[in-house]
Amino acid sequence: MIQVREVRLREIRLPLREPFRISSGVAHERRICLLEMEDVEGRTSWSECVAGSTPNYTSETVDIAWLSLLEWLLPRVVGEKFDSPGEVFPALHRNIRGHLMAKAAVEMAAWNLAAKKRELPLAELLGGSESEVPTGISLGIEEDPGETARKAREAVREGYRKVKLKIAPGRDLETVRTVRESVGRDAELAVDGNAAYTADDLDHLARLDDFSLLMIEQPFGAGDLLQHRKLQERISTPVCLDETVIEPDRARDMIALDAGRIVNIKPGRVGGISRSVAIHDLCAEADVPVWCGGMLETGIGRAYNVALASLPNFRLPGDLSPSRRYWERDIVSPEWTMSDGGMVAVPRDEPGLGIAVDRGRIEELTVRSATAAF
Ligand code: OSB
Ligand code: MG
Repeated sequence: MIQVREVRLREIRLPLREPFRISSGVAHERRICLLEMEDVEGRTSWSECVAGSTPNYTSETVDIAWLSLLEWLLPRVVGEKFDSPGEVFPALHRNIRGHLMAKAAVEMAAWNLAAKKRELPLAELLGGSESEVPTGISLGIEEDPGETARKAREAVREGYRKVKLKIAPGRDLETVRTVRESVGRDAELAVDGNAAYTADDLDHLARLDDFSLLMIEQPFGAGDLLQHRKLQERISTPVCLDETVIEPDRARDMIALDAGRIVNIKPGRVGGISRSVAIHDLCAEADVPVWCGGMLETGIGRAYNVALASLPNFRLPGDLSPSRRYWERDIVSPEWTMSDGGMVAVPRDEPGLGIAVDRGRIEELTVRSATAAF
C-alpha cells in the first residue's frame, strides 16, 4: 500500500550540449518539471515530466503540465491510499482527458515509491530480466547532410547499436543516402519524420525503402493510421509508430490494420509505466517488437526508461543515450554511461531507481517550485 503525503514540483532549466532539431522545431535547452513524491513513512521518489517548452511534439508543454498537475492531478493522489501503483493511472485518468505526460510523471513516481517500499529494484518489480540494454542515438536535423554523416560515423565508433536520423520534407533522401554511404551497409540506421508528412508524400517516402533501414518512424500525423497502412503496404522496411500510440488500443489498431510493425514506447507519452507494460505485453502477444524511445530526459527520467527497457519484448535498441550525449553535467550521480559495446547497465543493486539525485545541483537549477500536500 502507498499513501502519498506530499508532492513537490520544481521547474529546472538545463542547457543541451548541442541543439536538437526535429521536423517541427528545435530545442537548445530543456525546461523540465521535476516531481518529488513523499509517502507518509517519509520515503521519497523523484520523477520527471517529459513535456517540452513548446507544443510541437504533442500538445502538452511544461507550463500546461504544471497547471494540470497542481489543478487537477495532484489533488487525486495526495492524501490518498493505493493498494498498488497500478491503481494510480486509473485514478488520474477518470474523466480527465489527455495530459498524459503530466499523468505519467505522477504514475512513475508512484511505481518507484512502491519499488522502494518493497525493497526491489524497479526493473525487478516490473519483471525485467536483462542486466544491460542496447542503446541507439537519435541525431537531430543539421544544415548539412555531411555533418549528420560525420555524427553518425562517430556514433557507430562509440558503439551505438542504432543510429536514428530525424528527417523532414526536403531533408530526407539526400541525408539518408549520404549517411548510408558514410557508415556502410552493416550499421543499423533508422529515420523519424515526427509526423511531418502528408498523403502527397507517399511516393517520395516509398523511396526510403532502398536504404536498408531498420524502420521508418512516424512519418504521418498521430491520428493517421490510414497513410501509415498505405506506406507499409508498399515497402518492406517496417513502419514504426511513436506519436500515434498514446494508449494500448492504438497499438492494437496498428497491428490489426498492419499500419506498422514496430512500436516505440515512451512512458511519458502513454501515461506511465502501467500502460507502457500493457502495450509491451500486447505487442509481445502479436510478435511485434518494441523499443523504448526518449524525450531528452535527465538522468531521472532515463532511470525509468532503462528499467522498462529491461522487459523481454524490448527487442530493439532504445533511445537511451548516456548523460554526456545531452548534458555538460547531469542531475544524478553517477551519471549514465554506455559501454564500448553500446550497452547501458540496468541498476539492480538497490531498491527503486538505483541512482542518487543531486539535490544541490537541482536547487541551483530551480526556477520555480510548488507543493501539493494534504
Ligand atoms: O520522436 O523520438 C522522438 C526528442 C524529442 C521529441 C521527439 C523525439 C525525440 C527523440 C529524442 O528522438 C531521443 C533521445 O531522448 O535521445
Ligand atoms: Mg519519434
